[in-house]
Amino acid sequence: MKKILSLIIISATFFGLTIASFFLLPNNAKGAPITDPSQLSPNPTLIDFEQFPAGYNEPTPVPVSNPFVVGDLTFSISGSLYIRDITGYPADGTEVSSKVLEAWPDNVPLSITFLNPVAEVLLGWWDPNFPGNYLRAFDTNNQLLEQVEITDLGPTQGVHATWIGFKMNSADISRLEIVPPTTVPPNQPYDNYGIDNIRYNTENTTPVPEPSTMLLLGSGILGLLELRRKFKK
Ligand SMILES: [Ca+2]
Ligand SMILES: [Ca+2]
Repeated sequence: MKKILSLIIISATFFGLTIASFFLLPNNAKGAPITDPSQLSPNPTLIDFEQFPAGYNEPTPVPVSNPFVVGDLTFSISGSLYIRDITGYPADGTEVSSKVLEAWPDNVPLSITFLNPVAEVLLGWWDPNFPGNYLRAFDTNNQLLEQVEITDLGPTQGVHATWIGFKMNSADISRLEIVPPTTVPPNQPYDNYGIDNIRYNTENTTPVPEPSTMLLLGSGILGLLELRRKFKK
């Protein structure tokens, strides 16, 4: 009788854990923001814009095409896209280097569509200064998968850049949106941005168990051990 009772309790516990996991882990088990190249799986593809001539600050500015295709990536914007040489700015040689892709007007979002959906992507974001800079990831049905706001902000004048991206457990990301703030402090015209060193992998070969999943499993196992101990008494 005791054995049957313990079996019922154990089954109920597992059932409860499964149900709980559905409610407690709606999205974060699928993916998460990343902020460093070391979080990517090995050998990501790199897009660094170095093969293109600069056309932003040149005597006669020359935009690139819109949409702008580089390898498996298609960049598009409601304004224009420029290759900008940031040599001489303090952030040059950090997360961003030499040639970067720049939007015009400066506060217009740009979109990156992947020929094949990716599991991991990271990019260098030049000059995020104010709250409201977002990176958003969408699936092939254009449904929002993940979004992250940049909190690693720096002073204006191109001294600062940061890494931002996403790591999913499967190749779900079809498109990214780079979205600058719609409102900035009154004494500022806008929060300009540039992107560079885009790294991506179609597969995530180093999936990491979510901390919440580990906790759930851990507490479940502890609970079962406690039950066993009680029934042995
Ligand atoms: Ca570059
Ligand atoms: Ca800026």
